[in-house]
Amino acid sequence: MGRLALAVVALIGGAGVAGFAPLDPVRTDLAAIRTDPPGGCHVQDGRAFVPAGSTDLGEDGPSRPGRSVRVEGFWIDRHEVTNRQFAAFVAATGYVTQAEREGGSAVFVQPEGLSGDDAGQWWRFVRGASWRHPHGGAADDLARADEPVVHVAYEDAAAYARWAGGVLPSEAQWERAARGDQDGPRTPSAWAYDSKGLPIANTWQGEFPLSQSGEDHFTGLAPVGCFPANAFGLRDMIGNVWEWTSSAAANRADERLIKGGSFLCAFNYCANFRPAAWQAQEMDLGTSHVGFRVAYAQAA
Ligand SMILES: [Ca+2]
Repeated sequence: MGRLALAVVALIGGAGVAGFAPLDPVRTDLAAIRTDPPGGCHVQDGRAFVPAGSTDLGEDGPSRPGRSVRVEGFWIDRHEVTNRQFAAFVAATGYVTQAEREGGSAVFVQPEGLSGDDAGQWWRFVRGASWRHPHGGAADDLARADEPVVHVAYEDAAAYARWAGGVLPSEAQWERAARGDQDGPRTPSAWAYDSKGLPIANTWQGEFPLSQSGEDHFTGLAPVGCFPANAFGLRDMIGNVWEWTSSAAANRADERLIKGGSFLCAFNYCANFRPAAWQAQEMDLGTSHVGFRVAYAQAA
């Protein structure tokens, strides 16, 4: 979403409830989730090693070969940083996110009808929305422990990474990690669907933004670890939430690249469920579909 679109949604305003309820407890039940996917969800904290190698940065298939970039070996979180992990950071440091300081954040709201394709129709600046209350602060709107933290601006993600002893991955590191052992071109759908067409990532099935089938068992965020790990042992590199990287967008000093697509990516919109894709995101803009994970120089 561009700055103009955000300005539009800021003008629209939100329907959220101002103020913040205490975090305690981070909700741990998953009752609101429709069903777990076959095999269930397994949250395994910790880091996985990404061996040194080259990645074809920006590889879009045979017609658009990428730029080969060498990446040294590094470690990276097995899954997106969860609310449980972010809560531990906040408890230890007293950190207050940008969305909390500003009193709201951008939330995706599924529209009932559309006029044109203006993203302002499905993004709202919702007062009270923050990582603690992803939809805007209603009493039952508490962050779920095993879901990825969202409504984090770049500085929030970077602060967590420093606390955790790491950094946000570069675009090349992230892309190398996401590709796993797949070093050749693949169709975009091969990253989010298996050979039978069944979902292997949390994306949007249906016509975005008006309808979705939830074929992947989720119509919004999923707990981390519900979809298969890639060859490096990493989950949800594709889908669930976009992930901040430390790489700047060309000629845009106030933006950083986000990678991997989110639960809002469909074939008719975004379609960025592939390692090569990226979007430039304003550093001071947290939303309900952008999170992050941390890269490290050491195993622990
Ligand atoms: Ca992701």
